Amino acid sequence: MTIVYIGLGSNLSNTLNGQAQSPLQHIITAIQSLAEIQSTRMISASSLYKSKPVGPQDQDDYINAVVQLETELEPLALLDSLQAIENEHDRVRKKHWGPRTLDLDILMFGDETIKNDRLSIPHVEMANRSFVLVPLAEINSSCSIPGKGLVSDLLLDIGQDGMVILQ
Ligand code: A4P
Ligand code: MG
Repeated sequence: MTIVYIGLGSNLSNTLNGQAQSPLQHIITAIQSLAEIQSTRMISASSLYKSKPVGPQDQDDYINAVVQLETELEPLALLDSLQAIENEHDRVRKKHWGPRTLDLDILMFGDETIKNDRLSIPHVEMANRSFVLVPLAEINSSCSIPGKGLVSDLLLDIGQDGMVILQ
């Protein structure tokens, strides 16, 4: 069993099965789907946050959250499960750092450091992003990122950057 952290982000609406899905709805249903991944258990989920886009500014605000899971899956099998959930939300890969209906990133996989064609863990940008660190600190205030240090120390450096808590 490995403790893993997943970052969720959405800033694009679409229509799924005839129903309009806002970014907030994408994140809520994605959290339910994460809880249903095989050989995996949901331990905790952060609040949902509204955040300003990092990267290109000509896109809407994001909804972000982080969840903590416990899994028996190997990293690539977990990534396959996350990409299947992204596909259920009709995620279309277009612009790097551009708008998306659902982005699921493996932030940390236990204390492992992984670098291969499909995975970089810890997620390369996570230590610079308040939309990751704020929800992560909410669910684990003493969290430490392999090679980067304590989340609480990183947050002192980069600040909360206008994150608004939603629920
Ligand atoms: N991949 C490598 N490492 C990982 C990992 N740790 N977890 C690979 C998940 N996937 C990982 O992903 C491309 C490939 O990354 C995958 O096929 C997988 O093998 P992608 O999601 O299609 O590509 P992307 O959109 O170009 O990159 P990425 O990393 O998802 O984008 P970012 O860096 O997450 O940026 N602003 C706010 N406020 N909130 C946001 O959530 N998100 C982005 C997206 C930009 N600005 C944002 C937000
Ligand atoms: Mg991604």
